[in-house]
Amino acid sequence: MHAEVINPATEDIIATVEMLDEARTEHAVRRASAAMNTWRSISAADRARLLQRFALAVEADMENLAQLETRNCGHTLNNSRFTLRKIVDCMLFYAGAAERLIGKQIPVDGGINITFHEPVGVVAVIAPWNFPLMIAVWGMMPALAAGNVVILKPSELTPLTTLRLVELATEAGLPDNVVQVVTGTGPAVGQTLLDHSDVGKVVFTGSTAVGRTVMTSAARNLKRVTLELGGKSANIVFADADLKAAAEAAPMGVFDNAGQDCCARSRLLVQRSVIDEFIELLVPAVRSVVVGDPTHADTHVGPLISATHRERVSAFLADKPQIVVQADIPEGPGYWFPPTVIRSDDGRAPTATQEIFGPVVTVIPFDDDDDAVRIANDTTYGLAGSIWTRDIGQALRTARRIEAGNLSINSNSAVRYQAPFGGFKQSGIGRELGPDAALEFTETKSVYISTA
Ligand code: TXE
Repeated sequence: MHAEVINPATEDIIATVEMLDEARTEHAVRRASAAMNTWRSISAADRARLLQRFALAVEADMENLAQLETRNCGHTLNNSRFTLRKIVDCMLFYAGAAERLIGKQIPVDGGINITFHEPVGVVAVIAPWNFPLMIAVWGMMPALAAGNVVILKPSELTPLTTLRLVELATEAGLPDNVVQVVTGTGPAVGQTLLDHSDVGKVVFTGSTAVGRTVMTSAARNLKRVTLELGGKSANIVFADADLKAAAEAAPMGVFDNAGQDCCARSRLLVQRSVIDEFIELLVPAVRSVVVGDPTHADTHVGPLISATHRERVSAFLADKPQIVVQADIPEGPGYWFPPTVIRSDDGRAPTATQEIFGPVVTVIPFDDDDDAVRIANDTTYGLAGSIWTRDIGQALRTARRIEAGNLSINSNSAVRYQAPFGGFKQSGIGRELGPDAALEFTETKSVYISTA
């Protein structure tokens, strides 16, 4: 069976990709298990060198990958190029991690214990369609560095850059089947990976609903899981903040990648005493957002991923919320959706409580810091958020009280590959990225040596 891959900015079919069935997915797991012996027998220094070569192969192919990601996902080309640079940096960072899996020596009665970090085995990385290549790399690289083999399962909507990534792994000299890609649907390919007893760990990024299925399936054979799920992050603007800077940054804090970002700051909490002034600054900032052809240098926001997703996002506006401002969208083909600001004084509008995964933000007033924290935490999610204030004490006190894994102060961007990333509450389990990510793909083994 094959599936058509669509460019969401033009609605053109740009590729057809094979959809594997359960049996072919099982073969991939068998090949991965066999490759484990080869990968484990390579020294840490040589593994690091191979992973560096892999990173450099991606760097050499960066422009092609950026163009491909833009065609398949509708990211602006500016964004795809920026992301590709970060991907290469992230790959180089984790190439080095292969040589930094350092155990401990622990004095004990009668001798000494030493610890080793052993690979978990076969790791499946199940990725969504919003940032296909970046999310694949975040899971894959620390897993490989720790001596695991990896099977990548991209979304059926966005497999193209992941397919190219695996070709580059081979070109860079990684042994056969150390990195594989299995294209297909969640229920066929994804579920087979979840159910297979030879898969030791699953890294899943996607919806909270499927995240629950992943965890339930993994529980059957106690597979390790890392889950990166949804979000409904708050962007909190205190009255003493640089309101102009906060208002100018707020639109792209949620409209970037057409709002299809788990960290999108889709609730804009503004202190009541300055909310009118803030909205006056926000409106022109939203009107200046350019939606359109993602390959144009001036475009800020591309299309949504699919017609189905556009219907889902549109449904949030069906019950006529109070719209403050909307940006323009182009006419003609493409799954466009206008960046939209909504106001909800009680914070109860569906746009204020549910993950929309589109370019929609809801402005909600708050009275004081207790009120801001209460509203920010009044959600089952806990992924990201921002705090805008000139008072660093206020910023840090608030940051400590927000139930979320990734916060930024006077900025709307918190994710850096050098620092841990992940969610509180129903936004996920475990952490990706940061200095310790490779350890998440290991089992700690303790060996006692008698000195008697
Ligand atoms: O995600 P899914 P989709 C949210 C967002 C979006 C919605 C649906 O709200 O509108 O989820 O997006 C695979 N066993 N997020 O459909 O369904 C699937 O094939 C194993 C938020 O893309 O969760 C794909 O590869 N795998 C999120 C991946 O899981 C299964 C990012 C994600 O699919 C499976 C993306 C199964 N039973 C969407 N069913 C974020 N916050 O970052 C599906 N899959």
